[in-house]
Amino acid sequence: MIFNDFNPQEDKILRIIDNDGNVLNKELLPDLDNETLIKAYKAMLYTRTADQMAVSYQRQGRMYTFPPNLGQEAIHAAAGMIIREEDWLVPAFRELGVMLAKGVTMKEIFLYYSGSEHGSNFKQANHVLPICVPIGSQFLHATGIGYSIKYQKKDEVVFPFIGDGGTSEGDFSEALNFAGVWKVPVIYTIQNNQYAISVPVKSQTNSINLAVKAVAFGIPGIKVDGNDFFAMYVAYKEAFDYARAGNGAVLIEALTYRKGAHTTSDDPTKYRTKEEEQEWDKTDPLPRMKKYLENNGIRIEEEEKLIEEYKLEIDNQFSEAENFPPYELDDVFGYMYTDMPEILEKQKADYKLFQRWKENRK
Ligand SMILES: Cc1ncc(C[n+]2csc(CCOP(=O)(O)OP(=O)(O)O)c2C)c(N)n1
Ligand SMILES: [Mg+2]
Repeated sequence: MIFNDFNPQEDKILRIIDNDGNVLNKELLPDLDNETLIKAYKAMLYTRTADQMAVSYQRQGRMYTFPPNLGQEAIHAAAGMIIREEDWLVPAFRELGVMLAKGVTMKEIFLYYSGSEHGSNFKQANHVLPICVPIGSQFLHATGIGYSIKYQKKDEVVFPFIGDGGTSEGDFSEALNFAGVWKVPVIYTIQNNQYAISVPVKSQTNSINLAVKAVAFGIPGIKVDGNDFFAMYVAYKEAFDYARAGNGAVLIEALTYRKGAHTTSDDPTKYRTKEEEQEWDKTDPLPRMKKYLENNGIRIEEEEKLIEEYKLEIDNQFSEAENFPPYELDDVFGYMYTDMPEILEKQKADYKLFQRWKENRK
């Protein structure tokens, strides 16, 4: 078992290729055909293109906010290849590539970050929870879903995500504690991008790493190079087989680097150095995988043209989101309960009064 070979208590890290795409660990290299490898690379390329376009729309004042995924695409592509239609994605807010793999559309993502409730109503994606901004709370939801899967004896696996900062929340420990007790089929991923807004990970914990926290909950934990697609794929594959076979939960720490800002309202030059950014640039998951492909004679045909096609398609989706009718007041209040409680009825009535007052003021 790979979890035994990479003991987080010894701060071991699972890594399969180096920054130049050379294979470090031949026995662990997954047996994937060329077509699958190209598909994985293209998934990362699409995510990166969509992500950069989202930042650009926000900068043009056409969307409220956006949390960039730049640099974290290998984690998403690997999870996206393992997660099945019936499995559950429980995201935080920086999992764009996994959401796309599950069938969420860029139009829905754009609607969400334009403040529309319709951005959480995924039309084609099965078993995807809405984007979750209250840090850590999604881990509790994931444990609950895992418990229900086990109770109903279903063949489904849950994929929740959290950031390094999120591991300091009580919800993180509560969720993992019961994951251990109940042996739920859940693969918990920490995307350790080394910052929680401006707070570096060394201010979050005195633990040797984040994966080691699994030991206290009695579940396997593994630290993985999150910028190495192959390492992430192997970790997910093993965790998936383990969870699906009824053994219980797994904690994966994916060590990565948030190359962009926290969100479009943040300025990382205030709290990190150019030198640090340049050092981590060398580990960027896209060129790294591309070098592997080139080393092995696998070519991505006409990449520039491909990016142009992606941009056109993404821009069409943005236009659709931009021209989407504004959502109704009912949508704001209507989704939570079958029968609206009195307190929400009152809030809704108050808001209607406020709207009328605003109209009259014009
Ligand atoms: C409960 C809660 N507290 C504070 C915030 C404000 N907040 C939003 S993102 C963030 C940092 C999250 O960092 P991390 O968990 O490392 O995820 P990352 O943004 O790096 O992906 C904070 C403190 C929040 N959304 N929810
Ligand atoms: Mg973080």
